[in-house]
Amino acid sequence: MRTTTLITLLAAPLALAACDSGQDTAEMEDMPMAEDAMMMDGQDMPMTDTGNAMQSASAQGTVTAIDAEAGTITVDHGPVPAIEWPAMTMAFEADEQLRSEVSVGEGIAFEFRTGSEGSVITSITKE
Ligand SMILES: [Cu+2]
Repeated sequence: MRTTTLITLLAAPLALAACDSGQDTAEMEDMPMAEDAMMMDGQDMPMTDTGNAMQSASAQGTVTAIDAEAGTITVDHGPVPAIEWPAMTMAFEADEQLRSEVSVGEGIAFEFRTGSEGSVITSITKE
């Protein structure tokens, strides 16, 4: 019985020590993460590991469709070097106000945000 008590008493400080070393490990794991974040700046692929980070960019294109139900404007847009996009036709989310400002076949310059959640037009300028 006494032996059990002794072990319990000894185990308490050991558990505390284990907690301390656990914290040390966590701190060490932060270091490579910081390096990864720095490397991300120079990387080619914005879609990789950016989480919910959004990037802003501007582009020019032609409106090919407006979908009120989906809340999108589809744009045949030119290349967007800032975020390494080729020219393509794609749907952007756009609020009702923006959707009402454009019509199919119209040339537009627009600003948008893009990230893992999709791409959202934030402003439109007619060409
Ligand atoms: Cu696109």
